[in-house]
Amino acid sequence: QTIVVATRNPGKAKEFKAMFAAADLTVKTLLDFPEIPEVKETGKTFEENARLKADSIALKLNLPVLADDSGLMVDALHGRPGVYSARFAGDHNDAANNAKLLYELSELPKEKRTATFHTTLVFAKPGRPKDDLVVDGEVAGEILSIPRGDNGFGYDPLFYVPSLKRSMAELTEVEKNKISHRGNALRKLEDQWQDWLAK
Ligand code: ITT
Repeated sequence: QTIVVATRNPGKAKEFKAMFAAADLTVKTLLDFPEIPEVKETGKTFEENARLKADSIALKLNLPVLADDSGLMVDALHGRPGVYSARFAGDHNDAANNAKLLYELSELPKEKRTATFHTTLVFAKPGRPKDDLVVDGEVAGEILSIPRGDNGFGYDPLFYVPSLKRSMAELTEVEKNKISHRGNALRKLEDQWQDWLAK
C-alpha cells in the first residue's frame, strides 16, 4: 500500500518517513510528484488548509493522502504567525522568518516569550472528503533570543523546550518526534489509520 504525504517541505518529509518507518507502507511525498502544482493555502485555520491540501491531492493522485498544516503561535504576538508561519517574512524562507521573529520579540523578557507549535493532520481518500481523518498536536515552549542547534528545520533553532533544557534544533530526530506537535498528532492517528485505510 502506498500513501502520499502532501508536503514539499524536506524537513517535514524526513520526519514523516521516520515516523512511518515501522509500518508496512510505501510513503511518498510531493517531492516524488514534481508535476503536482502548489495548492494555494487560502484557509483561515490549520484544519482548512490541511483539508485543502489532502482532499485535492488525493483526488489528483488517486491515492490516500496525509497533509500537515502547521505553524508557530507566539503568545506575545497574539498567536501570530500562526497559519501564516511559512510566509511570515514574505516568500517561504526559514532564515528570513527567524530573523523577523527575533526582531519582533527583541527586548521582550524570557518569561513573556512563550509559544506553541501546532500541527493539524488530515488523512484523505480520493473523492471522500466526509471520511477525512483529522487530528492535531501541540507542544509548548519559549522563543530564544539567540538561535541554538543545527537539527530540524524552520523555527526549530529558536524554539526552546523547557522540559529538555534544549532547543528543538538541539534534539535528534528521534528525540524531537517524541515530544513534537507532529509526533503528538501522529500518535493520535496510530490506533486508527490502519482500519481507516482498509475501509
Ligand atoms: P507544505 O505545505 O509543502 O507541507 P510548508 O513548509 O509550506 O510545506 P506549512 O504551510 O504547514 O508548510 O507551514 C509551516 C510553517 O511552520 C513553516 O514555516 C515551517 O518551517 C514551520 N514549522 C512547521 N513545523 C515545524 C517544526 O516541526 N519545526 C520548525 N518549524 C516548523
